Amino acid sequence: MFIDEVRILVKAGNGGNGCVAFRREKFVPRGGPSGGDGGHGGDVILESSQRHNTLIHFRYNPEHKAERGRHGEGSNCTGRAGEDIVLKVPMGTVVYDDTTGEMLHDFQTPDERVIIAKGGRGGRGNQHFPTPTHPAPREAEPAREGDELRLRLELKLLADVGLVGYPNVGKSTLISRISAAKPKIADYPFTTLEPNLGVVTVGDAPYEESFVVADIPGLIEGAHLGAGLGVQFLRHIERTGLLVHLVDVSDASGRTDPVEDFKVIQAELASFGHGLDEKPMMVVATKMDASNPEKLKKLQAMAKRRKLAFYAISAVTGEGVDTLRYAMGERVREHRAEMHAMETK
Ligand SMILES: Nc1nc2c(ncn2[C@@H]2O[C@H](COP(=O)(O)OP(=O)(O)OP(=O)(O)O)[C@@H](O)[C@H]2O)c(=O)[nH]1
Ligand SMILES: [Mg+2]
Repeated sequence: MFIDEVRILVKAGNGGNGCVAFRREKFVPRGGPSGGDGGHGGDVILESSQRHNTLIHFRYNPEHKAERGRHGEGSNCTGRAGEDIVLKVPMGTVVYDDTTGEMLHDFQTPDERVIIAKGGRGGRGNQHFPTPTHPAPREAEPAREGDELRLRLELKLLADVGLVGYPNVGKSTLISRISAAKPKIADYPFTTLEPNLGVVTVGDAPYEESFVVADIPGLIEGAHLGAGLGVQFLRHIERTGLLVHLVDVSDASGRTDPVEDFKVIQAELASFGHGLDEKPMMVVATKMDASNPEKLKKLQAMAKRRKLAFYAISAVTGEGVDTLRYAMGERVREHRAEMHAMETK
């Protein structure tokens, strides 16, 4: 199952109370205050991990509490601090305060650690409070409570390439051809209900490289208004460096004009915003084994006019699939190099 959003409750540990105590020693009449401090409560920490790629482990486990600090004790003993807890999240997780909607953190790199809920401070014991006029204070500080937060975790898949297009154009078939992903494929629209990720490898060991392709549910006109499955899944391809726009050039689509198909999807991408319609894009004519030559020609001419790279494939015969795979790999490599150059600047 693909879990891309969970709500959890996190509660940091309360601090321990400060203690009120007085020294009681043989031969020391009326010893001074000796109440120790309470320990601090444990923090709740979120950490990004490369070993996790979903949020499923939170689904059955929505509450996470860190340990409380122990109360201070006599003889100036500080209470033990509560243990922190560390919750692992996949890279690409964005954390929101579910009560206010505020974005708290966006995990972009592995092994980032963020204290998301701070443990309560321990109260100070009465050892800190004597003054010349008040040498035997009977007051100690109470503990502070640990933060308690309702969080919404949202996973944006960190795919390199996003497949977009109308339903039924062959997006899932393509990802099943070029990666080990086994999505559902069927001859009706909206077969894909949740994004599928596939890892695609190019080149031979030891020079092989891999990248992640996201197959998302198909779009239709008005998707940005909620038609079909809507545009909710587009956020998974917001961070890709390349969109591959699949257009069916057979007559199976039931639509007459592939250029119109292209424009409709393009307009949905633009309505979604986040620069999706400005990303590098390849146009791919699909179902070449059953292509309508007129449609193919028209689509190809459009790609040329718009200076978009154009490929034609058949997932059935395999025609053009390798060429496309390598072209994607090439473009991903360029994109990674650009990102790297920006980071090291
Ligand atoms: N003839 C032919 N049929 C294809 C080709 N690729 C996919 N199909 C068929 O087209 C239909 C839809 O394929 P999918 O891969 O499920 O399409 P999709 O774009 O993922 O569809 P949604 O998930 O609904 O958006 C299936 O019946 C496939 O077998 C192809 O190259 N040639
Ligand atoms: Mg599909």
